[in-house]
Amino acid sequence: MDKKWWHHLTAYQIYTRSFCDSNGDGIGDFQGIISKLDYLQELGVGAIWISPFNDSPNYDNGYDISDYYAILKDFGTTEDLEELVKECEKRDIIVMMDLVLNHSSNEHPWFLEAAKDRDGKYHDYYIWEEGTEDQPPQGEGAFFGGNVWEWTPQIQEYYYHTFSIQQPDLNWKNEDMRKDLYAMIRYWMEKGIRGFRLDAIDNIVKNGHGGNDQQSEKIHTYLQEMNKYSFGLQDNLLTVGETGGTTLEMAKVYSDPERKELDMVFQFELMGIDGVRSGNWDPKSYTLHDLKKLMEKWQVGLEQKGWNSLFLGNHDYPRVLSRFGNDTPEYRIVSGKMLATMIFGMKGTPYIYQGDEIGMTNVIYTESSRYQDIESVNFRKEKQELGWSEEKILSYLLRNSRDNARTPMQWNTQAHAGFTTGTPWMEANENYKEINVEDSRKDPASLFYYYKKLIALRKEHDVLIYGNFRLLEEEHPQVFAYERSLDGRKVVVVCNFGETPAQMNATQDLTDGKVLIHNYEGESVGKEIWTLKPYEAWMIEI
Ligand code: ISL
Ligand code: CA
Repeated sequence: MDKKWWHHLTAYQIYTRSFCDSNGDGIGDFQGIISKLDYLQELGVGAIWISPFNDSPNYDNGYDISDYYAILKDFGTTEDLEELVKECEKRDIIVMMDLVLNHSSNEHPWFLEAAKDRDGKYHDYYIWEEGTEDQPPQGEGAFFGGNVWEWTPQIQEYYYHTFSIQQPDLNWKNEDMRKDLYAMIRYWMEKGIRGFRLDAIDNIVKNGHGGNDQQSEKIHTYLQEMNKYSFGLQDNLLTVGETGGTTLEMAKVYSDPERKELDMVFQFELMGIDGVRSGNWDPKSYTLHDLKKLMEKWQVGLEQKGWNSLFLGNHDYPRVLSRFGNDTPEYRIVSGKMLATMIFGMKGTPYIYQGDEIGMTNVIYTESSRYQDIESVNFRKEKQELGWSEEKILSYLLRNSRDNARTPMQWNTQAHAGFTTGTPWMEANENYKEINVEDSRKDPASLFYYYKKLIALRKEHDVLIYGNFRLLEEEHPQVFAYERSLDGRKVVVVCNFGETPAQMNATQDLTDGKVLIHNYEGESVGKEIWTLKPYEAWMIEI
């Protein structure tokens, strides 16, 4: 496998609006990020992926862009961004921009033109279908409620939107549109942006019925073209595609370096394992065995070609700890460490979502009216119309809402968790007095220092980066164990996913092993490792 400069790097995702507010208007901003760069440097991350920062009416918090060249005023100015890039460079951190290329805002000038005039240049920048007002074209449900087709009385046509009605999909069949996007990407490359996360990129090719065509070859043609006219012009960039519908076979193609499409993709099989935000949002049961087999499939599947992105959550999913760990005071830290060990021992690029490194948890609301995310708001309205009880709606939102991940970053015990001196756009989670950065940094046994150590380990140990993956204890109902091996060096990772002790079958002699990291006190390896305490995790080099 060809080595790349970014292989040892850990990325950190910043949801700017909720990260740090520098001027007291209640909204996180670039100067806020700059003020926390020393913190991120101490953690050891090599990249920050920042959520969309272009001008936007914010129906979907910036994922609806109305000007691809302007900076959202809430976040700052172009000068602030340039300063952010420079300050990051000083600390060996690259800035990754979130590019939303599947759709724009319905307030983007292209769309305003397109929706006015069937014969104008910009009409074809979007996707239209004939119909009558009471007879929409055949179409599936849109991601954030309703149908994918929306009526435009002015020109008596329907436009297509994968997500909300405020997010009309761009027509990738139009070459001028594509070239305009590539020019825009080059503009940001010149501003020093070194990485790009491509939002919903596998949605750009449609199947003609209001769905996405996951089979089409076209997507690869477009990605290669984009690479040729933008990313590929520089050899020090990092690209990651958000591909909600990708299979392993497709991910191999996307991330095959020889094909020059993307460096890696986010795949969502794990995110769908419990039914959160998929289908009708009903809970789906799964076993640890299912989870292990899924991870194994991707680890082994991308061993020769391609590259994995490793993540357990992001701004679209509930908090990692509340979802896969145990967020009660007794087990919060230890289970958070266990989950981090599990993911950082794997092959691929880890992404930490802001706040996960201090163990932030889901937010507990007692009224469904508290939710702000467009998806949650639309869900609530739709279910109210269907006659669901408040109690039932609330229970679904508590489990699925994206707002869980979007409460302000908890910096300290001051008002609003130190996120703002003003009125926050969204209240901090009430538990900020127990869970915050300041306390984490005072405590050598905190989750923060554990993450710091894991990030450092990946810089030191090639076996963690390039080693082959082998699942151990496959049938164990409670333990996830695996081995990484490279040129005679081995690392064994053992994680107890349960709240009760677990007994393993001693398949390997680890007594001479060196403990790389362990989430309980005591660093010696002996027979006792085969009896795991609740949520115990080991990473041992042999
Ligand atoms: O399809 C999914 C999983 O199979 C979803 O997670 C999907 O990838 C996701 O909803 C798309 O998300 C991205 O684009 C949206 C935006 O609201 C999200 O915040 C962003 O991450 C529309 O731009
Ligand atoms: Ca602000």
